[in-house]
Amino acid sequence: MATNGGNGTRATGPRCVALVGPFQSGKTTLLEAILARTGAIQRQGTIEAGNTVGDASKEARHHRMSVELTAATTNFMGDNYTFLDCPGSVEFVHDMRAVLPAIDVAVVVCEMDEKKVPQLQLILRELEDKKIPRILFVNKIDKGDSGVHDVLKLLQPASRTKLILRQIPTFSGDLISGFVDLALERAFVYKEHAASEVVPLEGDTADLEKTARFSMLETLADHDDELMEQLLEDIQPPRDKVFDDLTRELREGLVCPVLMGTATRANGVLRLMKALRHESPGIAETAKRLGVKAGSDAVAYVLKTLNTTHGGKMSIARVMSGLAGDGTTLLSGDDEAGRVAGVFKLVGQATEKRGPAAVGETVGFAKLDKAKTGDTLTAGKQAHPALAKVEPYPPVLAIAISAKERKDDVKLGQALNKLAEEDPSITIEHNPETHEVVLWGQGEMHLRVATERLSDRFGVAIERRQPSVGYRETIRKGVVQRGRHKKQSGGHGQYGDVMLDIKPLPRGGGFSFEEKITGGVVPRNYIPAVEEGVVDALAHGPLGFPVVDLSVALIDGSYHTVDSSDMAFRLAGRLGIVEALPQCQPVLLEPIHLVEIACPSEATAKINALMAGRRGQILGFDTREGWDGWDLVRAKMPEAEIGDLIVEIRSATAGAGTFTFKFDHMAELTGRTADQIIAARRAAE
Ligand SMILES: Nc1nc2c(ncn2[C@@H]2O[C@H](COP(=O)(O)OP(=O)(O)OP(=O)(O)O)[C@@H](O)[C@H]2O)c(=O)[nH]1
Ligand SMILES: [Mg+2]
Repeated sequence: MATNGGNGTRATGPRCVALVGPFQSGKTTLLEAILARTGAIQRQGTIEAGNTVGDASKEARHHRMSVELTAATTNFMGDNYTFLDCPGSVEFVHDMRAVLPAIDVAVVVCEMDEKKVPQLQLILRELEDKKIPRILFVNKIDKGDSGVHDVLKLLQPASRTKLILRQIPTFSGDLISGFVDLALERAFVYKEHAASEVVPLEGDTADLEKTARFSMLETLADHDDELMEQLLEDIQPPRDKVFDDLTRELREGLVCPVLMGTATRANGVLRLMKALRHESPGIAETAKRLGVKAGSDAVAYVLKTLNTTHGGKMSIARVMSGLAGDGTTLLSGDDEAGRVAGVFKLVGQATEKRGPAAVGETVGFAKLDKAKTGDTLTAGKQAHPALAKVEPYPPVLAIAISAKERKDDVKLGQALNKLAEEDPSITIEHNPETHEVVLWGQGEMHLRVATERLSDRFGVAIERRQPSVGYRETIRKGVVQRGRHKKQSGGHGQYGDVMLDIKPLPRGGGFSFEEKITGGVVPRNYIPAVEEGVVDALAHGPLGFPVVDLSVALIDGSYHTVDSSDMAFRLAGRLGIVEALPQCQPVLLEPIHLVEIACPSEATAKINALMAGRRGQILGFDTREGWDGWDLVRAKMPEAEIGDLIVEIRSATAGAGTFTFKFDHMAELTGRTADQIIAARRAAE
């Protein structure tokens, strides 16, 4: 039975813990240390040697960073724990965001690095908003001058809830040699890849401990009046009470405890595991948070679904209610997701067949052909309401892709669908005008990894290009022009003759066609053909782009009883436009978007300069509502300049800045830039 609520009762049953945190803070290394310390693997691998359980895909090894979720299950003191190692790069953040609803607790791995604080703030906000209990793990404290004396001063600004220091470091010379646990009031020295050893708590360390413990208790007392009174009256609270408060306040998200360690040496890992064991909530609370209905049918949440190299599908899912085993047919919403063909224990890419998955367990379900990342799966006939819906961030960068070999076109289409199923933060767009397949994603690396997967995993070699900008052209002056198509080639001839009155329309006016024929000089039944001909010609104006914002009126013409036909009038209409447009002072139009950039205030000046350098027109900036220390910059900017804007925004904001854009209007573009675009278009044709 899972017990819940604070009061010293520890949650039981399988746990699901996410390792999250800023880029390169040591999450994958920490996972490795946890697996080694809990006996799931024999030896702790390293990122440098490329032999860790996490990051085992070819792409992750190659780039030396996490590019997808890794799940690994282990056992600690009789309990089953699944850790979800999430990528830290903002470009792969959807893999983290999608798992958060179903986890019991997040371990936020961070470093004492000022530059990574904005990113830490983003992650903590997300956890706070979703009410997910979280523990901060300050990693890499082995680094000389890690600044670990002042953890709270550096990190508290990133968290809206109070951080609560659980440990203080102890030193031998300049190097950290151990820690004092402020709840246990015990001192430890670190041993490499072994449990820390208890040492006497004495001298200066004992004094430091007293002060640090007092501030820990003070913070706890913010949410416990009894403790507050004890502190005011100088009464030592019983140790059990301190642990109860730590447990309850973590589970209720009132505080965020801070632990520390060195993942590479597995220091601090056992402390972390013990905190998870005793203090983190379990499936009972998590199911309650998600509103899982009590009942016997299995309900599971898909943390990530993957198309493996061997072509099979594996869905990493957590069972939130009931029991799901081999042969269970699962619904996703009202559709069938498939029939489970194998339940697997996962330790990264190593899989081991196992029996049915019970409530709280996180496993791999094989061959759920239609499952997508983020789906809620239900056994039985009645679908459980979706447990969570995590909307991906809108994409910010695009490339146009095509299969290197024509014969792979169909395969490419299928592979792209699979990619989007695994990773909803990728979208695919077919541009009907240019026939381009445009792959949208969250950044350069995200798109690069996507194309690598297309070739490594799905066997489709890809060519990539810059996607075309949606240029248009229009006219500045009107003209009346005749279009005449006449052919006498023995037998049946062809005859169509029209007079067109062409006029510019205001910006955004699009295209309109009107007929003003009197006396039947062009018979009614041919008029639609004339319009078709006009539309044909407008698809490709004299500058090479679709023509917009003009009106065309059919004002006169003539026909021949035998030789006229739809085709002849279509060609006449087309000819009229082709001959007219060059006389109408054609001009290029480029799309301008309204862009909104969110950035930490200290980067606002840089962002303004960056926008100005890209032909942006700054409309102003405001503080970002609900975001302390952030601004929102608004500007209008040509689509051509938005291309890789995200790359520069990120480099100006230590990766924390984001932007959104939406089409605003088309604007005339003349001069050198326009000439270059037109010349490039001609060359491409
Ligand atoms: N000195 C030191 N280096 C560490 C520690 N933990 C990890 N590293 C190094 O930090 C780098 C990043 O480690 P990873 O484990 O890949 O970090 P990560 O958070 O998983 O990275 P992403 O998933 O790409 O965000 C590697 O070079 C590790 O060897 C540590 O405790 N001390
Ligand atoms: Mg990693």
